[in-house]
Amino acid sequence: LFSYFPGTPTWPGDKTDLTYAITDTSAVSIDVSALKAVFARAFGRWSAATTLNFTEVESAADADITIGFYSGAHGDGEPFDGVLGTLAHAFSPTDGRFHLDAAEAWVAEGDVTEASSDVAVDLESVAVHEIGHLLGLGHTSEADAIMYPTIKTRTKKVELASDDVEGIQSLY
Ligand code: TQI
Ligand code: ZN
Ligand code: ZN
Repeated sequence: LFSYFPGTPTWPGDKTDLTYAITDTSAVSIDVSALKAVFARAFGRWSAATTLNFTEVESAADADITIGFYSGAHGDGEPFDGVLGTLAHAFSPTDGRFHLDAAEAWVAEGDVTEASSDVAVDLESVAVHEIGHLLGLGHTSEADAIMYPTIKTRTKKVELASDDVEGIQSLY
């Protein structure tokens, strides 16, 4: 079963067009066009299940959601911890901050299950999970769902389960 954040924060019901900006990528060596494609696919999975639309914008000032990669402490009191452990975090609506640990062996292109690193983490899988948080979902008890609170390395899990769809459709 899905859950929400305490108090059930959501984006306002009249605001179905949300924007996002990929603002800080200097800490990772992933090609920016590959990053853009991954995040567009991840947002698309949630927009397909709701009335929400997501558009990438260039400027953080114009964005509801900001996405960046950081190492260690990065100014929000929730420092990243190096390889594995915390991979990423996202804040509840309507904060919009989505941060990823630059220290991870992110896989943005190709088949993560074939990755040479045994700590390889699929970027789209983590993005789909964190976008669920950005939209107001907490964790679920349903192991097949995107919002289940564990993911294995070298694993791709990007398809919303019925539990994720029911959760997001109860909010939007
Ligand atoms: N990051 C945690 C997570 O996103 C951070 C976190 C814990 C959190 N509790 C939260 C964020 C409540 C928002 C609300 O769950 S993580 C997974 C998963 C992480 C974990 O790095 O541990 C994924 C990031 F669920 F698979 F384990 C992405 Cl997919
Ligand atoms: Zn952060
Ligand atoms: Zn989570």
